[in-house]
Amino acid sequence: MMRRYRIAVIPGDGIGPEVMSATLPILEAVVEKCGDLDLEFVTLQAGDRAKEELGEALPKETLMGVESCDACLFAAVGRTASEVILPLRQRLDLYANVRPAKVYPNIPTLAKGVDLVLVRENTEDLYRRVGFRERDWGVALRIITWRASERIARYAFELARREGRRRVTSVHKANVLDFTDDIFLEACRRVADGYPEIEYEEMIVDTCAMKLVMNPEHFDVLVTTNIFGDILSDLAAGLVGGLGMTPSGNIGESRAIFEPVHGSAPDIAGKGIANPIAMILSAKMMLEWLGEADAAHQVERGVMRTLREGAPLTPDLGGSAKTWELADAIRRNILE
Ligand code: GGG
Repeated sequence: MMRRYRIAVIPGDGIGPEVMSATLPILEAVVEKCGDLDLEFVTLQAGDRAKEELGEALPKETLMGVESCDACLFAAVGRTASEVILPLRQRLDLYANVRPAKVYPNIPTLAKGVDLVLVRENTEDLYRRVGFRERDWGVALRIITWRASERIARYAFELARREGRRRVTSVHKANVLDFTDDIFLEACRRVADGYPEIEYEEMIVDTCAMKLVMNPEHFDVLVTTNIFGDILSDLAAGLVGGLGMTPSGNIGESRAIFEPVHGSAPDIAGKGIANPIAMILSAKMMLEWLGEADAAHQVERGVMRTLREGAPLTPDLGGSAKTWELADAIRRNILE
């Protein structure tokens, strides 16, 4: 029986449209290969360009479009990130931001055996943007609740159990930010008690940053608050070849948006040299979340085979290939 999904597609700004155009043909190749899968793409506007053209960075039609689809692929937006991706995450209650960082074959990396998943709380902390600004000073509230802490901890432990991972590290700054991080830690401890087969440890965020650089293989699943997760996931990307290699999923109870960890990279936008792998692996995460394990596996296998064969690499990975050359090599490997 044919399985059909409507996928909201938000190309956004900067390199966003370039990595999205490279990724959709790969999904079409997977559809062709599977034979019993159908993906309908619904393109929606959001970001800096949408604001210029329509007066709003996140038009109501886009929000409704995302809500009406089965899943969403989001590339990147520019200066309007706080008007687009943060409201999308909060309004749709996409509470878990799942950011894997893994070493792929033939990619120049700082670290060798890294295969970790960072689970970032995605709805509160400073990203709730509660505060105010006066002319030369400002205040922002770091909001941390038991409810959000407990459910992100549970998400991390469930992910660890599902993926057969051995350790969860809870990352905090409770030695100084005790008003907030004591709550986060207490919730993590309470959840950890229900998963005796998974090792649980706690680490102060600054120690974690150092240890990620010096001994990254130590880490398996990290769970942390929104801002620490944002920063540490770029650090983790730096270990495995950079932001062009790290996908993510913003996941809620029944909705999800998949986006590369990178931003709109205005410095290279329009040159056709952006690394499409983070976007392609985000599409793989989307297929997994939709329950299409075989299709997801085909995407990852295509990436693996292409890299093992000595793929044409984009400049961020030390090569001189264009976005389309790398993406097309992956597409052809999927179809083979
Ligand atoms: N550092 C990579 C980058 O620019 N990512 C886009 C971004 O910051 N998005 C907002 C977020 O993830 O909270």
